[in-house]
Amino acid sequence: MDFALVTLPAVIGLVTRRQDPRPNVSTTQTPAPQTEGGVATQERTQLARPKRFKVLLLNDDYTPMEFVVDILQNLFQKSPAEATQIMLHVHRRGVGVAGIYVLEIAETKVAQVHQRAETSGYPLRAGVKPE
Ligand code: TYC
Repeated sequence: MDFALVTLPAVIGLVTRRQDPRPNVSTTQTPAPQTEGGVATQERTQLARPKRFKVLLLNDDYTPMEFVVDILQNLFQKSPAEATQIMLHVHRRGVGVAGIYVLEIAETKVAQVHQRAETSGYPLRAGVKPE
């Protein structure tokens, strides 16, 4: 059908958007348009983009630097160099980002920091903040 073949790119072009205007929704499309009885169709899959949260570490005067570096390496998978940098940033500035996660993971990390700090008798505190 000549008509369908000529108009197909324009029809597809009308429904193709790089970014979905709704928050937290990204739209992906099947790579190639399909033709069903001369009508151009294209599947669209909508994926929710989960909000992310920073896990913040707070400075205090009593928690040893080595303990904070150990937390950053073992709970937040930071390299020794990165863990030291983050710890020093928190020490100097009062607060710093240990990692960024979806809410449930971020809250679990905070609970793990507090658990380890309390077990060792240190006042280290962590918190969650929207990215
Ligand atoms: N200020 C602490 C000290 O001098 C070290 C420290 C760094 C504590 C980071 C907490 O989140 C923290 N021993």
